[in-house]
Amino acid sequence: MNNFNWDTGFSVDFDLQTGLSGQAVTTKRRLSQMVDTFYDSEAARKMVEEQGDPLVYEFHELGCPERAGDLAFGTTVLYPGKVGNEFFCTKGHFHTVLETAEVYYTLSGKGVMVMENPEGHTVEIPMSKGGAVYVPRRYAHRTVNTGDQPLIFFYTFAADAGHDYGTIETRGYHHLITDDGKGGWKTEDNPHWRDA
Ligand code: PAN
Ligand code: ZN
Repeated sequence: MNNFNWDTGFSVDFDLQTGLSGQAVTTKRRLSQMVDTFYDSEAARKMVEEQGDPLVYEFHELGCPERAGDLAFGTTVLYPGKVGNEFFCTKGHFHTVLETAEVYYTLSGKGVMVMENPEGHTVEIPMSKGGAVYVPRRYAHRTVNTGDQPLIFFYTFAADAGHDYGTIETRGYHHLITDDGKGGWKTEDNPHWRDA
């Protein structure tokens, strides 16, 4: 555990030079935990068996109390890789309190913030070092690493926002972010998206 005092303040070393092994504990997502996140889930299962279950991403759990007025924050490292033609990404979620926004600030790497609201409006915003992305209220958000280096970003959101992963797990995202074969990325409609 940690000694972060959410009532009197603290600083934390994210220790990005040595991975995320510093003071802050990280939550790790390996491919075996998210095969159905990817369009070609069979290819994902095969990678798990043949490549020793790669680490897709990890992010800090600083233990911010989930109370009004606090700001949860941390750093995510999303590793480079692909399942078939689809780039490694986070699971993505809505906030349980749908009307809560979030800010992401990219520290290194490049990628895309992929967002959609319950009405099906979609937005994709490129991420690169030094850029901040505003994730508006009501939008599910997923990050995608479109480069060949880790995509590392800082995030902060209202601590009582809550996380709804189930909606995305059930319905999927409208869009997939795939390799365009020319060193970049493209958006494709997700044939598995369900209006459930
Ligand atoms: C971020 C994300 C983090 C991991 O802290 O939780 O990048 O992505 P998933 O939560 O989709 O697995 C955030 O948006 N918090 O609200
Ligand atoms: Zn969020």
